[in-house]
Amino acid sequence: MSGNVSRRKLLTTGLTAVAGVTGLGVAAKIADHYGLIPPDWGGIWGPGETLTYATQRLLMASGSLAREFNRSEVSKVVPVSGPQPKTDPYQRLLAGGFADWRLTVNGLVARPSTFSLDEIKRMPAKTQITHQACEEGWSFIAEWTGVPLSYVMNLVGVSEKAKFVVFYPFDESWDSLDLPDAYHAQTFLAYNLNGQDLPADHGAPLRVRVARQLGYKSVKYLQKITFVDSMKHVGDGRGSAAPASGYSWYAGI
Ligand SMILES: Nc1nc2c(c(=O)[nH]1)N[C@H]1C(S)=C(S)[C@@H](COP(=O)(O)O)O[C@H]1N2
Ligand SMILES: [Mo]
Repeated sequence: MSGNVSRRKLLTTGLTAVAGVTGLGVAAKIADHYGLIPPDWGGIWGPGETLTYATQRLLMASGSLAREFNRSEVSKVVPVSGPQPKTDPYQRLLAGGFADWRLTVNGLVARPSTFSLDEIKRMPAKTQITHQACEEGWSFIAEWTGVPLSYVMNLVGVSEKAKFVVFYPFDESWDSLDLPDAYHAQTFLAYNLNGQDLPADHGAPLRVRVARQLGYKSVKYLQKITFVDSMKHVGDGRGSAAPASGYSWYAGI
């Protein structure tokens, strides 16, 4: 076991113990010292949310993987949560087969870029069969194909100052991930579901898939990806549209 791993174990055990003995506030202070405060820490979740996130980050820092399944385990029904935006410009792009759609990638990157769907489909593809769980209680297993987010990150040259990646869709459900989850091997941008072009209701032309968090982190109808060093000045400052509806920014499973 490397020194790093045992240090993490120690930290995690320490955080949990401190929380038990002296209350969550002190644990939150320790988490802050290690840069492990989630953007929505001040919300209804408060120090408890911080502890969950910090503990997860320390345990998961080695990049542990979500379970992957076989084709025979793929669900017959794929439910929809948050159907396609009915408004322009989304409907216009959909009618044109997304020929005019572009993904903008900007913020703390060396080479701000836009990509067409064809350009994204020419990038090295990754296929994965994983479980997607909605916070409302239902879930399904599906096969997704797309490009690893880390590949796009290396293309545009993400700055060392970047701490979060923000996903802007055509609707209101924007969200963000920290950099460990952004670089994670199972985080990718999917354009294909169960062997077909991504259906409109499932996020066409491109959506996020992040297998280690609840469904709402897998942002559909992507339009723009921005790298930032803080979430303070993005939206309401809580890292995601989710906290305003009572859900936490970090939704690790
Ligand atoms: N842009 C956008 N992304 C979204 C949503 C949404 O309403 N808009 N819903 C989220 C929720 S709550 C879940 S559970 C999953 C559902 O994905 P699915 O509709 O493909 O099953 O997408 C997530 N991504
Ligand atoms: Mo969901």
